[in-house]
Amino acid sequence: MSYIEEIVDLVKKRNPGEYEFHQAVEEVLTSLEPLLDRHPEYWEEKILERIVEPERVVIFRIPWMDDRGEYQINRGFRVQFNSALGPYKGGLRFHPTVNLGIMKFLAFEQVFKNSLTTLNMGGGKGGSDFDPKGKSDNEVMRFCQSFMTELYRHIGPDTDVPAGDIGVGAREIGYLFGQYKRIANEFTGVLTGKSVGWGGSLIRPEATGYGAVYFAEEMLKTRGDSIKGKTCVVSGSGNVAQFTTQKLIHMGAKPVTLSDSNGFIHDPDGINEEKLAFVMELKNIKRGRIREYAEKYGVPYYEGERPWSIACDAAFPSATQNEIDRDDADTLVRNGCILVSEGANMPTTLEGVDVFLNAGILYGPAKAANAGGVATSGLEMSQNAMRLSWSADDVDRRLREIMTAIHRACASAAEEYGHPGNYVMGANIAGFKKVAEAMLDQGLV
Ligand code: NDP
Ligand code: 2IT
Repeated sequence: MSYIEEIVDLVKKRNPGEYEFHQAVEEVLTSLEPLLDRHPEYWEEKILERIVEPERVVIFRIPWMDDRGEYQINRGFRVQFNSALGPYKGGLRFHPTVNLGIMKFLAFEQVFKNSLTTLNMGGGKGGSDFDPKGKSDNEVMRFCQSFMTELYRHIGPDTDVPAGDIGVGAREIGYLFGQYKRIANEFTGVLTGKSVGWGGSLIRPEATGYGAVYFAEEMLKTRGDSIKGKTCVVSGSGNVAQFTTQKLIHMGAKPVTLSDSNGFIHDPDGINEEKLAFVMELKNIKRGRIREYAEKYGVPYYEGERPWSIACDAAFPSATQNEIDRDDADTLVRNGCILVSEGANMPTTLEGVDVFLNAGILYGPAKAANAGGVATSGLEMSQNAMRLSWSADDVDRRLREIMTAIHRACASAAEEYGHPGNYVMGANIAGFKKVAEAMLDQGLV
């Protein structure tokens, strides 16, 4: 057994049942062999053993009362994985599937993603198994207040700065911020993704989706190609899917699908600005189902299916983890897909990733392709610290520069370590190296 296999094995044994965490660790560590060959100090000083262990995990009870006056109890998490590069930074997810393994996979990914952003942020993630679906605004508010009543003692603008993720958008960030401010008696940049009227950054809502398309464009440039005119399949219909779709439209591509956990719609004419506005209202305000798009525009809706069977040039998975398995990846490649840019975190299984790499398509893994969201959160933190706000053009320009820099870092690491064009190797090596060097500098941490 190789050293890396031993560590992966150890992680599986020490963290039983945390399958998503095992998968994320395996994906990162198996990329690192050529790096470790050149840096014996990493294994001599047990960097791998240290880096797979979160610095701190907090698990807490969230009692709240529903509209009928009934007691409800949820579980809250904050995984503070690594602070070598800066304060812990990463989103909060509210979804019934949330458990410790999912929180740890997301926090672990976040460490290397944040390292790639060129900014100084450590990695963390949190959330709850609370299901916001079907809850009233008042219920969501009471839940958020109870969640923050415990979380506030673990976070701070120089300690840990949460943001949104699945089920946590502007509404939830508002309620969470309000409660933090009451308890701490401080108006400070303790959360990102705030509304622009009270400390949020322009372009933060757009940033993850826009960034995923910018990353796609950078990958295509290496083959003298561009996203213009490409038929694109998008999954999800939340924050990341909406702004991926918007940027695709702006750049002259043709997005043809959107989905939610019930099914997907296929609009062969392409989703345009007007139809996207309908989706935004449907999802962000009415909180309805994507099926209603099919009813309104008379296009097919596929109940219980994902959109990967639709022929496309490019795919933008933007819903959730493991939404593309080996068969889906095979289908995409067989139907002519030449690019995958991951807006969601770990949307492709390890077997699916192998299919993309073996086919030699442009495959942008999540920690690189969706880093624009957290990068713009980093820009929000800078603006908060300076107590000023940058214009939308300014933030968008910085976002684009950051995505270009991330692409360059991944491409050159892949090249330098003998796997040109392999963005998985590139992202993992470049992301890991910066964290490992910081840990070495900081002594036994
Ligand atoms: P939202 O809550 O806004 O939207 C999530 C979308 O994905 C919804 O359409 C939802 O459908 C669908 N979805 C969620 N869970 C599942 C599931 N188990 N099966 C099928 N569909 C599902 O979240 P975001 O758009 O913010 O997040 C989407 C992905 O992007 C996640 O993987 C997240 O971690 C990642 N990400 C988000 C960033 C951000 O800035 N927001 C940054 C980087 C990555 P339904 O409404 O039916 O639940
Ligand atoms: O997965 C992610 O990078 C996010 N959900 C965004 C995190 C952030 O702090 O903006």
